[in-house]
Amino acid sequence: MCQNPGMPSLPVNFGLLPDVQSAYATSRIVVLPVPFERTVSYGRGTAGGPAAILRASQSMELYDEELRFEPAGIGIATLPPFLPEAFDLAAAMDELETECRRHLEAGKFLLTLGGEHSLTIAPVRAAKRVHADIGVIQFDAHADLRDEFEGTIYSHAAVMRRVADEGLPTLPIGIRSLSAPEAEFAHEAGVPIVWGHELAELDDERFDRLLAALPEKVYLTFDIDYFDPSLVPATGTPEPGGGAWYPTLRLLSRIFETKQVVAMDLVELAPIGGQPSSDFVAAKLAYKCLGYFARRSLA
Ligand SMILES: [Mn+2]
Repeated sequence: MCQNPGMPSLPVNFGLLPDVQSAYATSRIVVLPVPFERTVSYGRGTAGGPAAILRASQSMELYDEELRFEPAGIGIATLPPFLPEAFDLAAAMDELETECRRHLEAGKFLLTLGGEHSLTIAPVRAAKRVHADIGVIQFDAHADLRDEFEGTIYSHAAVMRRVADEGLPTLPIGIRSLSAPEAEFAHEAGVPIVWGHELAELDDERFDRLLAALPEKVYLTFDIDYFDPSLVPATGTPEPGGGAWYPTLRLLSRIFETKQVVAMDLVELAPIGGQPSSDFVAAKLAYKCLGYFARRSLA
């Protein structure tokens, strides 16, 4: 941020938007950067995710050639980065939940940029408090269904178990890495997993049935490691065999078309210096989702 009072400051917001498209009061969408990183297991660097996504978003075209309009027109406000102060993870998640809830109660569509996946429980709880009956759709390589991991129940590897603890139905998509106890839990709880190896053959009929089984309102959590590492190498725990770009957009388009998505997050980007393509995939993915959201709210 430019702090020199004599110089006009460059906007640091998502999409490099002018004030008229990024003021909080008039924006339908709010972007909350959360560079939170405490429980990562392998590669580090997710704390740099939000800044890298914002930077890449400033070099994107704002016209969407598929949707044939500029989604930024509905207003995208970018908040200053939020980091919980508490050392205790439960207290930290409470802080983040309060922050998320404020924006949901103001009627905003909240896009949280991570940071590590553990943070997802906070906006999910906030969305549950505000909207009551919600489902959670998860794009991810990992099931994240451990009861606890490395001594904490707030680990990134346990985040979807915490979501399950909230009594919320989930739809995990692209999963290809989990432990035997997680597989057992998923089976017993009847979690309808779309496995990574099923992505290529996932037809509209099956996908519509899976969506129909969820409540009308959904929260979307997108772990960038859902994608194949050939497309997104910049993530802490990459797994081969993930999603490809256009088929994934088809799924997202269908979700935003048939469900009321109330909020979403995009997590686990761990930028690699000198190799910005993953940052651009993440920024474009976020903007595609905002576009699908805008299409529905303008219809
Ligand atoms: Mn994850």
